[in-house]
Amino acid sequence: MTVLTCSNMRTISSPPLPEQTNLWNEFVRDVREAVDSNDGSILVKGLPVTPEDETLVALGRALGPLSLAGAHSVDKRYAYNVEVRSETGIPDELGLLIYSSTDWDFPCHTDEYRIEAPADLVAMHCVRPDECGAGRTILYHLRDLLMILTPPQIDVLRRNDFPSQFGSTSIIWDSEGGTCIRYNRREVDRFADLNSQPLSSNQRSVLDRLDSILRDEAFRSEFLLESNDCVLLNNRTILHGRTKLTTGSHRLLKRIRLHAGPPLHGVGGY
Ligand SMILES: O=C(O)CCC(=O)C(=O)O
Ligand SMILES: [Fe+2]
Repeated sequence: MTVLTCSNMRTISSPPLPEQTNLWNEFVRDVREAVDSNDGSILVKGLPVTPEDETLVALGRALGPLSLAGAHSVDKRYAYNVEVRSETGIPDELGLLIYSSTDWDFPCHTDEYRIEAPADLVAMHCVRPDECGAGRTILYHLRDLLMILTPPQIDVLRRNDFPSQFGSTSIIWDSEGGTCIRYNRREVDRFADLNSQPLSSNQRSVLDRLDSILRDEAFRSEFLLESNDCVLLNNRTILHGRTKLTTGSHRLLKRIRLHAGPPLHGVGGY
């Protein structure tokens, strides 16, 4: 197993198999340490892809309790298939388009914005990359956002008055473990409609500014996931997205989400 830092991203190559108990436990510790550090992410190269996702699920289970709720209802398994499902994508149970089922670019977001206690760890394991090398993974660190946003903009995002499925929420907040973010612009707008809780013009302009920062290539890291690559992220400090796929792409990722035990820290809490 090699641990190295390449293009700003901590990487582990040739991880052990779960049967190699001592090496596996050391690997799990390294992964946990990386996602709970200032890096907030790690790329594991050469994690075997198997038909039942055993290795990914074993890694997830070693990091915290995996629940089926982490997978979308169309796939009652621990690992959810992220793939293009039709030309215009498919809707979820609320009728909201599942963006990952389209070949469109997917702006930076955190997963599970809409629910009260989002998973703090997200892993995406690449089974098959896009055939033309499209669909680059984008990561954006909350630490960089906090440096670019102005204090009054951050104050707006800290207010507990953004719409979600469970009521109002803050987008940025401080916990005992540091500063955290939850954000998905499409879901904010969707629940503003569904809850009849329109955004104020001030909120809208701060979110527009946030979106334009997230689109700026200066601070984000971008890389292509190859077969058997698995990226693991702290969903409280790292926003993720992907660039557009080739039309009709056969790219396939397996995604798991979980509540790490103990919970991951926010910025400044490591
Ligand atoms: O397709 C990707 O690379 C990202 C998918 C994603 O962010 C998601 O399913 O939440
Ligand atoms: Fe996501």
